[in-house]
Amino acid sequence: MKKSNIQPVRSHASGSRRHFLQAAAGAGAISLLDAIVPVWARSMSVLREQSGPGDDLLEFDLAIRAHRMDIAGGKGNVMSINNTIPGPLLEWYEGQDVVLNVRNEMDVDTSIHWHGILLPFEMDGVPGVTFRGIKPGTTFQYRFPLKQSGTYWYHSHSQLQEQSGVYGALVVHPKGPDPVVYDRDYVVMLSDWTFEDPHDVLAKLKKMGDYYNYQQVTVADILDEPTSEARSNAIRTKLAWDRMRMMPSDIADVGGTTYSYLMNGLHPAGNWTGLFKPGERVRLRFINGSAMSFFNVRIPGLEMRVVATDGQNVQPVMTDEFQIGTAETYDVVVEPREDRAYTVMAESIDRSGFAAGTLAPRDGMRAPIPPLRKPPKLTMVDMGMDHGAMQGGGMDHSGMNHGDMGSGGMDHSGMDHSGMNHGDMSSDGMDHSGMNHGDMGSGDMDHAGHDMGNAGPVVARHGPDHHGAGNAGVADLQRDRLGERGTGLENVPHRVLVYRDLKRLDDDFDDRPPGREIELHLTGHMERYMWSFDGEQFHEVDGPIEFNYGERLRLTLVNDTMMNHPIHLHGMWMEMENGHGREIPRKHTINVMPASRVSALITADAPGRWAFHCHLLYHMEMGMFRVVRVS
Ligand SMILES: [Cu+2]
Repeated sequence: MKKSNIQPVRSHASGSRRHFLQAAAGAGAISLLDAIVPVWARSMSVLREQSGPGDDLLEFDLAIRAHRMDIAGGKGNVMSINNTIPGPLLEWYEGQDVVLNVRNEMDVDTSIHWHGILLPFEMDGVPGVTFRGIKPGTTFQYRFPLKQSGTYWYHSHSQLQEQSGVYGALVVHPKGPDPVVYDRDYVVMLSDWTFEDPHDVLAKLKKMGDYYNYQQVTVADILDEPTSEARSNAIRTKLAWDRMRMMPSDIADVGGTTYSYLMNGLHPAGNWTGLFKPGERVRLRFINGSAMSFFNVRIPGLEMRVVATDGQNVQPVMTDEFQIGTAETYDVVVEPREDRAYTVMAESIDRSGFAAGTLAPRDGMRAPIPPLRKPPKLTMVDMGMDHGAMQGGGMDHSGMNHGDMGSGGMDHSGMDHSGMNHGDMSSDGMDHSGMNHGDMGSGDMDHAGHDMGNAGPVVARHGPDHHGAGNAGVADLQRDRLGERGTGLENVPHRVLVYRDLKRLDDDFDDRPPGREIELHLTGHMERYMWSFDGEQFHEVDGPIEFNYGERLRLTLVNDTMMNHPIHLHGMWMEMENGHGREIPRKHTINVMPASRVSALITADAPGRWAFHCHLLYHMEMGMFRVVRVS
């Protein structure tokens, strides 16, 4: 077996059947830390003896507690696992049985879900779906065999506890040789922390969906415009967006106004550090364990070889930056050759804040932190609008659905398009200045300078059923956006990973063609903060989505909204149809870009009831959740 040195990890003593998770002794740097973070997440190299895979059973004790603790430079009311945030790094071995005794020491119910792990559904840890939850003062024993390897994580699936700190990383080492070669191994867990009570955060969102979005266009922005013409254009644009009840900057529901972004439990000043010797190959296991945040990850000065996503090996891809959706994981290998520090930069998708740490040859070093880039804006592509449809004579507005704009009717005759200046809605580098919709209908539209950038092709249009009142602003055009860069990265001057780059490494593929297709629409109403599938919140649906045991099927996800939604299926892989035949990658969480259409092949080989939901915590809580039953 390959000797791993994820640093520092050892949560168990060799020879013992029971592996207590305890802090390593001798961590002399603790006093330097302003947060109580797990030993493994500190910059110290505390290598400890590893018990090999000789044990046929690994047993762990986890205790979930509510308490006050130092976090993100302050004192917060947290819920933690074994008194740390993130919880202990669990290291497992493919082929073994694991036993986890999870004790609830709080006065509310809790649970732990093993995200991405294939297991009997009773062990999946979703209250109300797979078990009753863990009552206060009781212990639930999870037990399951490990049939896979890779980078995963675990978290509470109860209420909003994930936001309070109930999450941790887990790594399953492969039974055979690891196809990924590396000298050092670090988990880099990204998360978001707020000192507010998560229930207050949700209450504010319900009152006003863009409560935390301070990047929306303000009067001051408008007054900043250089000319009076530009000012009146800006005002018209803002009015148009207001009428559509979306902000052009509405990229993230919750951002840096309340969040501190953490890397392995440390905010940027805490400077999580991974040590290396120049020339070593360093494996970084990025896990997005946030409640609501996407991150743009880069390490200035180092290129990254992407070797796995969602725990599954992929054919290596070189890149300079990737966007990681909530609950996704990416493993990369970097080879720092210089005797200097490198910043691991994880900028929130809306550029309202960042998590950052350091790769360095020695502790205490730091490289410059790159400034936050300009906040991105939603584009007409995100809205499901199509400039292409405007070409050649008359304007075609069928690309837009203004169903939510007035009384809810579809009356386009009352619409005033003069307020829309597409130039203001585009992202950097997209020049729409040649477009002035005020001229629409006069037949002299100037399309010069029009460039949709790298927008993927339109593959379908929305049908007449707009999924009722729970769905606002339906994107009419559905694009294949798997070849597109993540929101806001369209024009950065270096390589950016896209879903189309991902190909599985192994040859393990179910060659049966899908026997049927299930189409689900991702729907929502930002202003009322209602989120749903096919316009129905979870409490409104009358039964599960039925998969037939053993069948091969295609699940098609259509995002009717203007937001990214990271969609997670428990218990089974989604093989994302990104155009690579038998090499399509396995994912447990697929980010569905705004106004896009994505499909996945699924082999329904896991009987039971499984959760299926958006992994943005407050979206899930507000109804973007279903149960899949395999029988
Ligand atoms: Cu969502």
